[in-house]
Amino acid sequence: MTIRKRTPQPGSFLATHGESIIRDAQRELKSPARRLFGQRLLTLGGIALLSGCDLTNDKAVNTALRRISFFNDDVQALLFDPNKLAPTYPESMITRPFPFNAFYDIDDVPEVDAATYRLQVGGLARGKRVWTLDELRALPQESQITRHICIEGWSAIGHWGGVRFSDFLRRAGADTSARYVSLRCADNYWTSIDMPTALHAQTLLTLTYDNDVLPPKYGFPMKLRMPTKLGYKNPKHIVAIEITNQYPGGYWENQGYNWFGGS
Ligand SMILES: Nc1nc2c(c(=O)[nH]1)N[C@H]1C(S)=C(S)[C@@H](COP(=O)(O)O)O[C@H]1N2
Ligand SMILES: [Mo]
Repeated sequence: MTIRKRTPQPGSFLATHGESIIRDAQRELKSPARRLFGQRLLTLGGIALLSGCDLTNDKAVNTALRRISFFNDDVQALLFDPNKLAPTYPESMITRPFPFNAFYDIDDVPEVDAATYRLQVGGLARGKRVWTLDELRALPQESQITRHICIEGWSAIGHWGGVRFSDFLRRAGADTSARYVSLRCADNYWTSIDMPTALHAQTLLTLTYDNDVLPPKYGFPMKLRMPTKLGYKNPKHIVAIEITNQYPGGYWENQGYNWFGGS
């Protein structure tokens, strides 16, 4: 597996998504609750407010995205409103083809065998056990069309389906008073999230992309999709979930990316 150097690609970002990002920002600004120092500053709209930029050029957007890292995790957690939903979009706005990204090239995407796949749940959970893909598919499913924002400077709208993560955690007997959920992947990637985000209504244990089985490049057999978090907090090919009070860090987080990484 080759480690690719990550280079930001600011040029394509606004050209493709500028208009709808600005529309999101305007929607945010219209909400009185979200005026300066409202509950949830760290949406793109909120970032626009904070940074005083109108997100009309690439430099402004990238500066805005970087502002996220100026907040420490505790401040972000305080500002995060677990009941506030990220914007959703009509089917006509789905980005096709949806981009692939990982810390390696597309040729190195891990091949996970559906028949032998097991999702392991451990740590502070009564139901410490493994789940098969069929068991996950048998749980109640829902879907969402949301925007994925990568810190490298691009965003894209995609369509994901699967099990509400809060529902899964309840069925798995997770101690939802614990601080963290750690997520380990088949490609040795890992990340971790705060419990309020794990329980957020749009946090989805994703099994499908655009109504089809999640393809390998987007994380087969399972990724955790969180429209309230940046791309690197959305792990693909998850094989183990651990509920814990010990700070688990993450692949990019341990190299300096902001841990909270979201709104
Ligand atoms: N297992 C795993 N998950 C991962 C990554 C990775 O390298 N490995 N990269 C993250 C980053 S930085 C991004 S932007 C998204 C890209 O997801 P996509 O390929 O579905 O667009 O996956 C995230 N989850
Ligand atoms: Mo990313």
